[in-house]
Amino acid sequence: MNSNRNLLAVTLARVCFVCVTLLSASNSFAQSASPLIQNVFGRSTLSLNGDWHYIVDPHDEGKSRRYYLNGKPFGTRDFVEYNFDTSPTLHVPGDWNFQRPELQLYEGTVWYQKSFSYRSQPNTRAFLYFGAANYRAQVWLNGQPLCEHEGGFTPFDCEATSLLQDGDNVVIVSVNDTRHADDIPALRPDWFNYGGLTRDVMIVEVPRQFIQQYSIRLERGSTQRISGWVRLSDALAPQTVTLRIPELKISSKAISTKAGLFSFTVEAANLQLWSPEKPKLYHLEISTSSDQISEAIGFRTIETRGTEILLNGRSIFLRGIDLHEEAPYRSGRAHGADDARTLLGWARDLGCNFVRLAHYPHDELLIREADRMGMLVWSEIPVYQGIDFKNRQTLDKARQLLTEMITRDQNHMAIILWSVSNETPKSPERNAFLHQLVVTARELDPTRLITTATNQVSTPAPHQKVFDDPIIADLDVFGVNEYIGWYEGVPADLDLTTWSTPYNKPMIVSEFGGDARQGLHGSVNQRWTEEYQEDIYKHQISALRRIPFLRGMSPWLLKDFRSPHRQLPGIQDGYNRKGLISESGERKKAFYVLQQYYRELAYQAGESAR
Ligand code: GCB
Repeated sequence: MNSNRNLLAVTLARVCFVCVTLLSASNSFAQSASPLIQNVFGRSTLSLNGDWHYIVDPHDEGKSRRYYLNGKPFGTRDFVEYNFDTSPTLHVPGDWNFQRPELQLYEGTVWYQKSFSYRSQPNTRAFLYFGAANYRAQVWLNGQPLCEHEGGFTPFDCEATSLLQDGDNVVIVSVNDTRHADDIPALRPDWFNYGGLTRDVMIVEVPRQFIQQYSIRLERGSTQRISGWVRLSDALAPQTVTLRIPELKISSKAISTKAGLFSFTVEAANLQLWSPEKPKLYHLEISTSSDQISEAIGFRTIETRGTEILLNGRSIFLRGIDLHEEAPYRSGRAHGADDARTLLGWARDLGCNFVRLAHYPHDELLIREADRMGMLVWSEIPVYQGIDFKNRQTLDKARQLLTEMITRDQNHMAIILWSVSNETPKSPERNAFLHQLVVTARELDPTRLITTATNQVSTPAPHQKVFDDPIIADLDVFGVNEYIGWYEGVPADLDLTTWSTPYNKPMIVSEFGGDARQGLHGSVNQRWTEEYQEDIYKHQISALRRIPFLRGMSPWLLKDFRSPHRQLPGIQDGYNRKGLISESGERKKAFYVLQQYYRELAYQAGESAR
């Protein structure tokens, strides 16, 4: 057993820093969320998905009216003028906007209530877990405040052991999705602000002292040494922790420290590496005398060398597409394994080995599907345009989201890139802010590549693009968003454009494209037609072929998505139309142009197109 103590100490210090930040930021609520329990899908759980009663609260008076007490208006002398039991219901998981027509454009507070029956088990702790609540959530259990959380795309859990009753219980959650200048994202993202309990809600049961978090991966630079750490929930007496990977005949024991930590390194001969072509997952078990958790886990390396990205030591070109978390075939936020399979299946049909998840962490079930399917992933936090970079609290929030994203997903090998932002204008404050995020990401996870998508470029002469954003100095790989032929010039300008950078690093063109209404046809010079979009793709592809430091691309984007910015009647009707697939699943002409290119690239790489 070797130790990884420094990394471990930094990681835990960071997690605690976030707890303190949250605690001091909350005034009305005493309890912030508990440290995140990883891999809730591997736990004994009671699903609270399903119908929840709700009350809309546009004036934010539910607290003064004490909705959290779940009052009863009849049969007592109490004055109560609400009644969850006879209020309408919303399905959870799901945004409120597309379940009730009157809530489509509502932004504000909605109160959710669910009754459920529970029976406690001896020596068992119970946590209420929320996959995501957009944007601020406050939780009461049986009339008592339980916890609160900020951030619409990352999970949180709250210890409920002492508040749960045998028999009937009531959980009430107020969710508020009002946008603020100092939030993340800030005021005007180019996507629909779906509000509500948008991912799974459950009670997670664990033993008194349990395995809270772990990080298991190949050691940097090695293809057969697995190392990592395990953190137990409490620092009780030292415990023996066992790590097993039966298929590799690995069984390794160690004693946890007083702080409930355990770190190790084991040799793994004959390891079959995870890759898009062969997404091999091993069954991993971690156990203590009181707890056990298992995980399907892959092992791979990811690094850069000059302008190359190396997966398992071999240079790879990322054939990608951008993806919003928009439901296929229906309106609303996507969630769950079925949506994930459809969206990733479309990406695979396109010939992708890579998806960029814009612009926030997506459902963990999609990441798990990517692990199984062999789809490489870029995962990002919503530090998106318009962020208040001078605000220290906004930086704390960004760090919190980054920590939650990495904590949740660090054992999913599909993810190769953590992105700390998208399209932020350079300034000393912005540079310092992003630098802090890069530092945090590296401390939390030294094994993945750190990136960001920038649109900051110098143009010393017409058609000359120089990628010299100073933030690139901090990154392993830089993403560039460019819209030549759409927001800038015409598609033929791409034939004249030259691309350079002072940095010796791999570049991904993380966005390009243009709007097309599916089914609208015309000449290549007619904006909004499929032909115009197709022409952009043709010129883009031939331009991108000429960039030697280009190591991947993810055009904007797989599917049309709702955005309040996009109001052109008859064309956009509230949708950003840069998708290669319409909201109802029809492919546009540009889909096939990209598919053909990706087939060619796959063939050159010696892979069969999938
Ligand atoms: C961008 C943004 C993306 C927008 C896209 C567009 O640069 O990163 O969020 O949706 O452009 O369609 O304008």
